[in-house]
Amino acid sequence: GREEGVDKGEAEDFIRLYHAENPAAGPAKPRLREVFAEISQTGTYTHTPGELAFGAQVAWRNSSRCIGRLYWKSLRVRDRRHVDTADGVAEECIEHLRVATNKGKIRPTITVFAPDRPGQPAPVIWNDQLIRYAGYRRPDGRVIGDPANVELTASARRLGWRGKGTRFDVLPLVVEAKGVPTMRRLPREVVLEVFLRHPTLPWFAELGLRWHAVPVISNMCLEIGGIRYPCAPFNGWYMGTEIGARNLADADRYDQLPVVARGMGLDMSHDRTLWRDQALVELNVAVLHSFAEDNVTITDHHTEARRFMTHLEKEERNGRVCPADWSWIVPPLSGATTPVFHRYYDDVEMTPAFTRRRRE
Ligand code: HEM
Ligand code: NRG
Repeated sequence: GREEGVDKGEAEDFIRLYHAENPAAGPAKPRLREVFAEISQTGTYTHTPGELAFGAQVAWRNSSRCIGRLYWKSLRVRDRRHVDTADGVAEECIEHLRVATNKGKIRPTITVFAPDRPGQPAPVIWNDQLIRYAGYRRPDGRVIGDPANVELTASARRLGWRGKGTRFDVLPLVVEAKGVPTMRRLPREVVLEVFLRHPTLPWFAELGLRWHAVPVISNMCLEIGGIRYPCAPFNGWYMGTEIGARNLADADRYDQLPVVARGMGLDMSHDRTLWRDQALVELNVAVLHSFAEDNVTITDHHTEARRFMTHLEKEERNGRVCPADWSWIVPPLSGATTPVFHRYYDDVEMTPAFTRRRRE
């Protein structure tokens, strides 16, 4: 937790932004006087529910690595600032999964827990996302499951968790409050998963690949007007390439391109046969096809890139800079076939923002 109080300049910038974009909230002046007085007395201040919701939405709008920002205004904000215990956080995370998943019709949602206060650190979630697959390192160095989660898996096991040992064991939540980590299993019914199959390759389903429906990022800090909310898990829906071109394809993740290429009977004797590229396309077809057939919200990179261009135009029309990071916005598959490839962007830091939480 931060020992120093909230910076009055940061608070002022945010309150002015809120009133400028929300004329119905009236003039900023009286609210600013209130905020300054509270900071002088307590070292921090309390956002109104309106300020919190707007702050979270603008943090999304300012996320320069996110291609999905067209719908930033539709983010649902669950105000759970009164929750600061490990059990309370775990319980509300489970409810977040339930309402955000919505049986497949995914709702972009954020749950905001207690902020850092002077001398009173906020709870934190150790999982990078609420749903993560275990990674078990074997004695020969190879990993069963997701190599990205080997460390978290080891932490969960130290806290007494035992997984089945499959490639897709859902890890428990680990929530730390007042310095004490607590483990909590996710009920099966809040973890919607999609089993992958391919529209024309019948053997594909036998590979036993799957992925969870909802990405809920839980390791970033929401910063609004000088206040830090280190525990504020949020989700949208997946773009297919995140699963098909990275999670299942990267050599240091599930590394499935050789497996898919073998199934397709491709000539893998040289790089120049482009067997990886051909396998990559079919893996991505399988992801999009399976989610769509199961009525789970997902988007493809062509559609999402077009939407992002619309978002850029809209932001410009509203007289705002839209910060963007080319290396994250361009999809990891067929980059130059999408419009977002063919231009450059301003990447300026703006607040409110989602920032990377420093590792303890
Ligand atoms: C990053 C898509 C919703 C905040 C990304 C990335 C994609 C994406 C493809 C890059 C991820 C990567 O390469 O690993 C989408 C889509 C959404 C959505 C399709 C559907 C609605 C949201 C929401 C928020 C958000 C609701 C926050 C309220 C972010 C942030 C990053 C990001 C902060 C950067 C993460 C990091 O630095 O690791 N998004 N997003 N996105 N998105 Fe979105
Ligand atoms: N690539 C990560 C998720 C990062 C954020 N992506 C989103 N966010 N779609 C993965 O799990 O593959 N979101 O809030 O929807």
